[in-house]
Amino acid sequence: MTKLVSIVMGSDSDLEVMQECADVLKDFGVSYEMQVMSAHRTPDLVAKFSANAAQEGKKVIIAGAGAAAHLAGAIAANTTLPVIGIPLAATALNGMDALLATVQMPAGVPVATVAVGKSGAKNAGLLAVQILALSDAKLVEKLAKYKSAMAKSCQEKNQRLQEKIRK
Ligand code: RP5
Repeated sequence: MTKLVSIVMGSDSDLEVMQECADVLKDFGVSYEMQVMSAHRTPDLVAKFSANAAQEGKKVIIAGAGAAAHLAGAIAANTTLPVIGIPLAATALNGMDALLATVQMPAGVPVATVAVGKSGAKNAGLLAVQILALSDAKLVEKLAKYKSAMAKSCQEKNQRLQEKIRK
């Protein structure tokens, strides 16, 4: 059966960061697939994948790449599906190269670009869940629970801080 979210990355060296994204989807019970493909090393494969993704039933594509990161943009060029781009720190420029390459898309070809690295990968997973939640009430409920757990954890941190500074 077709997975709702497709996670693609430029190399297997990106996997450690991209796993954050997969973990979020798993926690929310959203089906996903993961693949390595490269805008530069396998351009034909990327074009074919993106051109077929919508009719295969995929709903969101998440693409992470480092260096001159053209993967998300190359996919967005060939699909009407929402594409989320994760810039990765893979070179001496620490992700600044990938950030600019991913975020600076020309008008007409959007890539929803998240932060560089693990925070971005996690947020990409959450953003995909939020997109799917537009037509899935159960996901809306899970997102609400996620947000209240996060708020609770933040309040607990504040409480611990107050106890510490009172001593
Ligand atoms: C990018 O080049 C990949 O996304 C990766 O972040 C970076 C380095 O790739 P490898 O040389 O480790 O395969 O295309």
